[in-house]
Amino acid sequence: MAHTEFPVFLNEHLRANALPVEIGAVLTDIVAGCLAISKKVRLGALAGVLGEAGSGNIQGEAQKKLDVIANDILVETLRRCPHIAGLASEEEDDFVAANAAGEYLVLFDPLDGSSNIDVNISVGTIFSVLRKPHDGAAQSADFLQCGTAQMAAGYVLYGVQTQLVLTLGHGVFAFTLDDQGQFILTRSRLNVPAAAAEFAINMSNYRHWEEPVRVYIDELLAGESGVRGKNYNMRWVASMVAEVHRILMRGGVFMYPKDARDPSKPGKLRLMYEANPMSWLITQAGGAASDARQAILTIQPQSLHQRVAVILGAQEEVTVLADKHRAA
Ligand code: AHM
Ligand code: MG
Repeated sequence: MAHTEFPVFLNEHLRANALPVEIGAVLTDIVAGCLAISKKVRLGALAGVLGEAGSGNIQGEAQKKLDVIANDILVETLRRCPHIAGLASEEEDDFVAANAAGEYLVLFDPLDGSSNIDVNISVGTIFSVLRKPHDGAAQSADFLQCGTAQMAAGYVLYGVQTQLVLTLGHGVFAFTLDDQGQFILTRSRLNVPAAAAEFAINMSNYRHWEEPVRVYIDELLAGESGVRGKNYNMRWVASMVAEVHRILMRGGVFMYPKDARDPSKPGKLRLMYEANPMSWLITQAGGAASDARQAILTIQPQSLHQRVAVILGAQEEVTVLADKHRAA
């Protein structure tokens, strides 16, 4: 059952936000690309899309076939949009120039959580839209804008249901894909409660974390008898889209902290494709997002594929962990 008497379609929601038509067209094309990806994800082996691609991306990660397919779909769909000047993708070495007259830049992780593709667990596409800061052809430096400058951000979760979660800077809205291929508004103004009793972290990295993170997690695990005085549940899907979606639906905190496995990688997640759009969604829903030292949205990006530590979700938890880093 829809949450209103009359279904609200995505295009009606965009119109109701009095968006410039250009950004409406950009979002419509992003969603069209995600629908095409969704069809491939749904068919899996039947579409021959499972397994390794046999290639690696610039960040040295092995690509799945579906990483490459999803990236190609988005690049091909979006570079035709007259309002997009350039694209940046987790799977591309450098930015991709589109239409010099376009007013916007689109950044995306085409298939987040790709270790889950072959085992039929939720994956998603994450996107972020920035305004091109000058006239003429896009340049690499144009993409290096703080998260606070985002014009739109969201994700499509290819899960039990396919859902689009979107912010345009006035709250967070969730849409569910119907059987006619339309996204219908199903949740409005999502809210992340300030307190949490559920955390998400890859515990297998415990020995690699910095001391404040180990202490914080020890306190959560101690439950009622520890300093936090309550029991915590834990989840780890290994798809950031699914973890953020759970937090937007029922609260909690998600962490991919800095660790000592590889000194060249301060955190696993990427600032421009994952951390910024997800941080904007979470803060628009009343939560917090930090790299443990500063608000993620205020980090000045230095490079397109920059990695960052990520702690996001319930305000109280993000504050407790940030305080421990400050005190260390
Ligand atoms: P990906 O974009 O290559 O899929 O990597 C990002 C994913 C996130 O979705 C998830 O939070 C994390 O990597 C899982 O990492 P791990 O393999 O350590 O569990
Ligand atoms: Mg990713």
